Amino acid sequence: MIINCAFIGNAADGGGSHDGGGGMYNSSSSSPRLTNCTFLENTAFRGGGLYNNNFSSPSLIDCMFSENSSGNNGGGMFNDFSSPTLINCTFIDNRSNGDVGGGMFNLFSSNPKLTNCTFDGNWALEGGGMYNFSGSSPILDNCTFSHNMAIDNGGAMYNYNFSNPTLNNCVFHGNTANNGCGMFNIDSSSPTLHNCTFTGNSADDYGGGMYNTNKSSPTLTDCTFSENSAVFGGSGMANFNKSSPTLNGCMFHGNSTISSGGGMCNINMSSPTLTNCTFSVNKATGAGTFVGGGGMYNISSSNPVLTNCTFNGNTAVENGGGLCNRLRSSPTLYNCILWGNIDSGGLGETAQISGGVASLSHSCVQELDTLAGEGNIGDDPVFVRNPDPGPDEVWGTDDDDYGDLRLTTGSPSIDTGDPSAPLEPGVTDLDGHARVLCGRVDMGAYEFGVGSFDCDGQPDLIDWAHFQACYTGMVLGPYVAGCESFDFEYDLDVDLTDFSGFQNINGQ
Ligand SMILES: [Ca+2]
Ligand SMILES: [Ca+2]
Ligand SMILES: [Ca+2]
Ligand SMILES: [Ca+2]
Repeated sequence: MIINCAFIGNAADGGGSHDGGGGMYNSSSSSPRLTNCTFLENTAFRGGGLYNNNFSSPSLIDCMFSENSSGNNGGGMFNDFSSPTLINCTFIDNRSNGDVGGGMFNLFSSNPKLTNCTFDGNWALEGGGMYNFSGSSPILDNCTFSHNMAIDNGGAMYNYNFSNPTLNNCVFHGNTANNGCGMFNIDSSSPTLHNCTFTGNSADDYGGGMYNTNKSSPTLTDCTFSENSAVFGGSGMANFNKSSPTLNGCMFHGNSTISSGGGMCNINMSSPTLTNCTFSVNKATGAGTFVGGGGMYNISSSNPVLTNCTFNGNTAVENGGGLCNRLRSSPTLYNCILWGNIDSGGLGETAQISGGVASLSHSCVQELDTLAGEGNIGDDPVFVRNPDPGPDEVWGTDDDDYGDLRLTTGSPSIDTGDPSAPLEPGVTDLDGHARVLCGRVDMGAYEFGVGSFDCDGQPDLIDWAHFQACYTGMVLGPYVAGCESFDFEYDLDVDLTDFSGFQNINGQ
C-alpha cells in the first residue's frame, strides 16, 4: 500500500524488457494499492508513468498522472494483460511521443475500471486520451475527456480490433483529430454508451463526435452530440464501411460541416437504426449535386431505419436540409417528423428529404407531395417551441435555442403514428415516458399526454380523480390500462415519484 507518494522525473530507458514504467513497473500479478499519489514528468519507452504487465491490476485512488511521456505507447499508463481500478484519477498533458495512447494504453484484453476520472490535454499519434487494442474493453463511469489531441485519429479515445468499452455518464469535449475526435472505433469495435455527451469536438476530416468504421457498430442510449464540427462531414457521427450503430433517445444539435452530413453521415453500406432521436439546427454547407444533408447524409448503399425521429431546423446549402440520400441509399422512416428543414429550394418536400426513400409511413413531412406511403401527413406538427438563434440572430453563440420539439395540444402528429405499434412494458419515448399513450403512438421523438388520463391533453382535477385508482405504491404493477399516463418514469408502477411528476404539471 502506497499513500501520499510522488514519483517525479524518473526514467526507464534500459532497453529490451527494461524499458517500461518510468515511475513504477508492476509485473506478474503485482497489484499494489495507491492512494493520493502523483506521477509527474516520468519517461519510458512504454508506460511513462506506470507500466502494468501480466495480470497486474493495482487500485489507484485520487492519483494524478501529469506530463509523463513515452517513446512508444502509453504516455501516462500502459496496461498489458492488466486491469487496474482507478477512482478519482486525473491524466493531464501526458504524451505518447512515438505512437498511441497519450494518457493510457490498454493492450490484449486489458479491462481497467475507471470512475470519476479525467483526461485533459493528453497527446498521441492516435488515441490522445486512451487507446484500447485487441479485445481491451474498459468500463468508464462519470469520466471526462477534454482537449485531448491525436495527430491522426481518435482525439480522446481510439478503440481497435474487437475493443468494446462500456461508458456511462461520460463527457467528450473540445478534443481534436483528423477523424473521430471524441471516439474512433475501427475493426469490429462496438462500445456501449449511456448518457454520454460529445460537444465542441472538431475534426479535420470526418466524425467530430464519433467515427465508426469496418463493422464497428456501437450502441448508444440517451447520448447528445452538440456543436461538433468536421470538415468533410458527419460532424456529430460518421459511419463507414458496414458500420451500423443502434441509437435510442439521442440528440444531434448544432453540428456543422462545410461538406455533407451536419448531424450524421452514413457511407458505404452503413445502416444505423435510430429510435426516438432528434436532429435540430445541424448544418451542411457543401456545394455540388451529391452534397447535402444538414441532418443526415446517406451514400453508397446506406439504408438507415428511423422510427419516431424528429428533424427540425436543419439546413443544407445544396440538397436535403433534413436528409440527403445518394447512390442506392434509401432510408426507411416510421412515425417521423421532418419539418422546417431548409435547402437551396426552400422548405419543400425535397428540402425535408432529398433522394431515394425505401419506405415512409405514418410520418409528417412538410409540403408532402410526391412521397407515397400509408398515413403520411403534411400538416404543421406544432412544436412547443421552434429553434431560435436568439436575440443576436446568429447561430453558434451562447443565446442559441435548439427549440422544444415536444408536441402541443391539437397537433396532427398526436395519435397518428403506426396504429399497430404496441404499448410495450418499459419502452419509452425520448422523455422516458411510455412510448404509447392514449392507445396509439404519436409521430416524433416525444409522446404527448403524460399526466392526462382522459387524453384531452390537460392534466387536471378530472385526471386526479383517476390517479388514486391507478396508485400502486411500493408494489409493482400491473395497473389498469390507461394508468401508464401517470407513470412518469415508466417503471411500471404509479408511486410517490409519479405523484410529484403529476403535481409538477397539474394545471399547466
Ligand atoms: Ca445566437
Ligand atoms: Ca399517443
Ligand atoms: Ca385531462
Ligand atoms: Ca412509476
